[in-house]
Amino acid sequence: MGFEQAWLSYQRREVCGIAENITGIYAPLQNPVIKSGAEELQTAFAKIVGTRPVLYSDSECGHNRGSIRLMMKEGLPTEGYHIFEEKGMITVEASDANGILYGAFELIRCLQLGKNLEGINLTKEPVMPLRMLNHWDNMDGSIERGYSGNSFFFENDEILVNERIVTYARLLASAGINATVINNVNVKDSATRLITDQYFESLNRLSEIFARYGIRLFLSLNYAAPMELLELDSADPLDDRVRAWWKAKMKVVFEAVPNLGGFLIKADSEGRPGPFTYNRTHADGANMLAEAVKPYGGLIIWRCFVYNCRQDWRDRKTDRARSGYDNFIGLDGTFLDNVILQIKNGPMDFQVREPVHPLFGGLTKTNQMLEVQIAQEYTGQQRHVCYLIPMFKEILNFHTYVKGTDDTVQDIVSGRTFHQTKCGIAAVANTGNDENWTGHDLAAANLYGFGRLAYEPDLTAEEIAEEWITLTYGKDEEIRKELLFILMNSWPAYEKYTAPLGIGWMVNPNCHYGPSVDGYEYDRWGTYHRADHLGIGVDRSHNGTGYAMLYREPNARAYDTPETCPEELLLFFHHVPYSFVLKSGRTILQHIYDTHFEGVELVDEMVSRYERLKGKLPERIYERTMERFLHQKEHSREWRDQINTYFYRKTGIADEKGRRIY
Ligand code: GCV
Repeated sequence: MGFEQAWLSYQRREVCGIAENITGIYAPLQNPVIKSGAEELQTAFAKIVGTRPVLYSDSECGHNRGSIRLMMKEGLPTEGYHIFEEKGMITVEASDANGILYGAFELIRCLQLGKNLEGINLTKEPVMPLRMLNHWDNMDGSIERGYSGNSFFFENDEILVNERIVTYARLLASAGINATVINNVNVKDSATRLITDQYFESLNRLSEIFARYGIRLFLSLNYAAPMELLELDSADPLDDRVRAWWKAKMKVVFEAVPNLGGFLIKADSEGRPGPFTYNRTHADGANMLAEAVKPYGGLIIWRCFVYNCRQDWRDRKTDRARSGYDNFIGLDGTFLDNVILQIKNGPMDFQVREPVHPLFGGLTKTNQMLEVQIAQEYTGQQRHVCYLIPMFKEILNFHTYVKGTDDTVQDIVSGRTFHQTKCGIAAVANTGNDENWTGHDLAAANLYGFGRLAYEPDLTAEEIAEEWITLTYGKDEEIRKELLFILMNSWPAYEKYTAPLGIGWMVNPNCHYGPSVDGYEYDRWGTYHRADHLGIGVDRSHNGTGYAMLYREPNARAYDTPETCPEELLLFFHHVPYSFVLKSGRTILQHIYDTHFEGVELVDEMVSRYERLKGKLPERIYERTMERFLHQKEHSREWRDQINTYFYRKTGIADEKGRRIY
């Protein structure tokens, strides 16, 4: 066993009477999504319970003890479901096929978790309308920021359509994910041609597989496609020829791939083309495309990750953190209804700690989506364990004060605050063609967890982790206890032994792996810590770049002074002396020393807890995970020592506790 099916690697489990007695599944099998749900139940029962229920092509079975009935029922919320048991018969009802599919997977989850189905009565509905993955896969098979092998969508400029795609779709659907973008947002070379007839047939086949699992296929689009496909000499969004070109192009694309959901666009960012070339706004660019896809119900998801990546480190006025906000806030209300702005969780770039992006709470008249990253680009690259769901929960629970006092990011991206339906959450994916999908076996918790969180954000990070552990490794108290400890301590540990107090970066340039305190300090990317022998941090208060003032009150006021700023973000917002005293009574410098020693100790504890599982987990899986833990153990020491030594050498002030600093 290598976990080729991840958390769907079913094993025999002890189940209650009702589950054992199921012999038939009744469902309108003519609907391909419902058919998938019914077949999933059949397979799961066969493997988990040991009985293989027969499928019947009708949900009108009257009352039939020992059966499962999947049926459509009007009035339930979109993609939601109701499951109940009555006299030995289980019913899953929903108002759409996706709801039934999710209900079927919920039942399977109950089996895997060993829950009693007798008297089950639960109703669920997804909180986020769009629950999406963004793959950064290139058509040569490589993956930008990919840490689990190569792409399983592309190889040698061809699209792969095979069994792995089916398993992928099953995994996504079982976690509640309903959309995916398969190619990198940096659209170059052959990927620009994905909207030409060269790829339509394969795309269509792919989209049909996805559609059977309730997943809509999206593509990343090259903004300059009319030029790069050598058909026009401009991509000016206000040029009639360009607008006509896109309209004609989209007609052809949607006719050939009718299941397509729309497009994701990275424009005017990190060298990608965009409307700025023509002195046009991002609304001009997005709306041009939105008009072209509108007749087909298509969406344009436009990224707000726009900043100047040719900054001068000497310049203290320009602040990369401000740029997303400054570029988009003035456009609020000018985007067409089928445009969604996709906003990274923080203003920089998926650091281990960042404030929430100020566009959340800033924008009030625009569809918005939250972008997080489960590919652990800056959080250990799936070699270190780092369970990110607790971070995502903090982000979703952040109070923006855009409407009253209770309003959170979750309220905005779920559509509650502004009564929107075109919104949701996307994660930069962490999958590849590694046998276990995610390189590190424990990184699969982020993939599963992301989907579950998007569907049911009120679940706690612990609940999601426990679910994932049991689904993946079976019901065993010791496995549950130790893996839960590891997962729940992994993000705090990583934060402790890497860049301190919200300052971020301090990584090796380009690869973004491993410590290099000054790696980006004199570079062009706008990512500085400004440390000298007296202090550290970036002044983003009203006296500095003014970034803190982009938030609504009372957030702006709190961020604006070091005394009221949340300490975990102190160095993000302020330049302070090393002698600044934190609430713990420790100086900043001592805090840096202490947390770096603590982080490594926590890793040691995680590893020794993992060792207790030897003999309990399948050997191959145990060993390959242990290999990563051993690397993390060593690498966390490298982080600790480089950071501590850097600050010791800058300040000449020794650790109060006399520990070894080089
Ligand atoms: C896909 C960061 C990453 C890039 C990525 C970019 C983005 O800068 O390092 O690899 O490009 O974010 O989100 O567009």
